[in-house]
Amino acid sequence: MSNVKVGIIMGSQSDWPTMKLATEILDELGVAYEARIVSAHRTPDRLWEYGRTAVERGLQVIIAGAGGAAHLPGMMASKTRVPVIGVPVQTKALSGVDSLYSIVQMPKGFPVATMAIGSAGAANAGLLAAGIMALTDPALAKRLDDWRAALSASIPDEPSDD
Ligand code: RP5
Repeated sequence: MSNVKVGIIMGSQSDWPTMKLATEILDELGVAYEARIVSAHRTPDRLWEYGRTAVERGLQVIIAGAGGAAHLPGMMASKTRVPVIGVPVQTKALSGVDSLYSIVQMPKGFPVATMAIGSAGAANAGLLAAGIMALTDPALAKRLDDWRAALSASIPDEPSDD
């Protein structure tokens, strides 16, 4: 079993600029992860194998990003009990509403924790994964508390014209 507990998967290379934002948060917080291209439609066998081995490989959270007919997060949730955080990638044709609807409306029994569309959703997926990991890692919990406090402290009391 490796010490990588967070898996980040995405349907296409074209999702990487968005999904990279989740990795940047995890880098900042010192959380180890792996990143893979796993497509529900183009590499279904890879999807199945990733889901089949997720528990035995020690993964504790999977962040799954996809756009358009975004079936990857839901299919992964159907294959493993490892919690899946879904990121709807913004699309050109429908602005990511297609991705959001594809990910969020899971049938009872197979949940996907669905984030916002696009960059905020990807960053928040990293933060949510870190929060889950922090439940059993006090040093990470401290780093996450400090990260959150720094963000709050950076918000000015008043608006300015600058
Ligand atoms: C989805 O189709 C991927 O997640 C991606 O967001 C979208 C478009 O993929 P490409 O045609 O850019 O490879 O499977």
